[in-house]
Amino acid sequence: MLGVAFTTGVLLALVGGTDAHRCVAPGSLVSKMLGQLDRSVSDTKPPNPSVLLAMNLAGGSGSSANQLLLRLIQEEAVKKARGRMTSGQVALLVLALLSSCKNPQQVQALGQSINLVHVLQQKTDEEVASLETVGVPSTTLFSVSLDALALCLVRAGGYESAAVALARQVLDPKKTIDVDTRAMAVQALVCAYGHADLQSVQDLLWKAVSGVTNDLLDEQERRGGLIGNIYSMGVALQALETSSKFYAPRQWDCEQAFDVVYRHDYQQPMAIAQVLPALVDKPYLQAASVNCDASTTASPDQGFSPPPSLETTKEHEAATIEVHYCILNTLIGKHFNNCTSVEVPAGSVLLKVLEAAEKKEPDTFSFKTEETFWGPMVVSIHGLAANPQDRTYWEFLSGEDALEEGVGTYKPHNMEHILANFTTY
Ligand code: B12
Repeated sequence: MLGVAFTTGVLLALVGGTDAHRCVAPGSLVSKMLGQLDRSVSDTKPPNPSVLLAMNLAGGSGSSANQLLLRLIQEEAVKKARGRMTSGQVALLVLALLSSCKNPQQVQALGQSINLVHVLQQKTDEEVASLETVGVPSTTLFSVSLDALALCLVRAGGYESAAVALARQVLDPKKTIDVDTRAMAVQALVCAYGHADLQSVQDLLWKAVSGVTNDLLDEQERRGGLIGNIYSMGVALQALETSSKFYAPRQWDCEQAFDVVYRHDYQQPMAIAQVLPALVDKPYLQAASVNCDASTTASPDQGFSPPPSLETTKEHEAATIEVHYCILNTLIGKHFNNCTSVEVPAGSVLLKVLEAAEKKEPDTFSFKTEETFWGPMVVSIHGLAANPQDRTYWEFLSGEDALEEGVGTYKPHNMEHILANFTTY
């Protein structure tokens, strides 16, 4: 009896290093999300590599939407990767193609061919050079994490210096780095750790990953399962799924964190694309290990509906709501601080408020947006444009709190005070 118990104990301990606490979402939720991703694909919209990556990781590579998206992404790669695309955007293309079992070093489409890995190496080198000289990347640390992860998965040179630079950033006590970015860094660092030869590099990577993951676990414990905000959960869960040996012997209560995700009804394809891989326990780190022959087609929605949550909006009593809207620049050039009140139909997204304000006082509240995979991003207000080189942007707040969604999805309530503040990141 003792022998059996001992053997079982040893087996559990052996397995425990990596597999102690696996959580996987119900199949009905996975099918529902795969269906949402399928329906987001269209040949009239820019193809989203995060969507292809998530579909493939979740076993949805057999659908016609998946095949269409793969073709559009290959075309996008040959047309745009060398030019304006940021390093992180190229990294997402590489990850998406790897997850479709395509060779990113030889992408062929439209009669052209491109070595995406080579392009990514060049763009990553620029990011690392910027980090080393001015202490910030040319784009974002989130992008650099994607870069290091993609290069590491294809074992291409350049990932180690990116990973080392990332590790130094996350360990720097003077830097405040958001949860999403630190979580994304974890997967890159875990990959690099697995291939690091130098003890000093291994020690640095270990310290960074165990520091970040313990912080994520502390936050989950403090906040009843929530890590960052509801849209950070996808990358946070992916990080914790890949790093159990870095926080051992501490255990992760994955059920508690998954429950937080189950209570939210994700609608944006981009949000689903980050959370779905975590829900099937197939983080981005596994992008190069997808079995492309064993795909299941997304079956039509099987009726998963999230449990009723506090986020469900109440029936609006009034047909219109009044929203107070201010724009503030105390950062550069001629400072300004203008406010107005506008009425919009109840249930409108914030974009409608900005449009109503512009219509009322075009000289003051004019604005511009740019389409991104998260929806429209406000890039200019009152003639003052955000500039990635200066790291300036228009931040949106409700009262004192930064909004957790953009103007295309956030729905203000009656008498809410919205502030657009020109600031830096
Ligand atoms: C870095 C970052 C930013 C940077 C982008 C800087 C830059 N030039 O790249 C800055 C600080 C400007 C930013 C701003 C905002 N962000 Co932001 N951002 C991120 C982060 C951490 C990484 C994005 C990234 O680098 N991706 C990798 C690259 C390769 O992909 P990409 O498609 O090229 O990235 C572009 C978009 O992501 C876009 N972008 C970044 N954030 C947002 C937010 C919205 C609403 C939109 C439409 C676009 C957008 O900027 C990138 C460059 O063009 C993500 C985290 C995540 N989980 O994805 C949050 C994230 C996307 N941001 C978020 C939010 C809420 C915002 C703000 C609305 C915050 C606020 N209160 O003002 C604002 C946007 C306001 C506006 N003007 O419209 C949410 C979006 C959630 C949602 N459901 O919509 C995320 C998921 C963070 C979170 N967990 O809350 N962000």
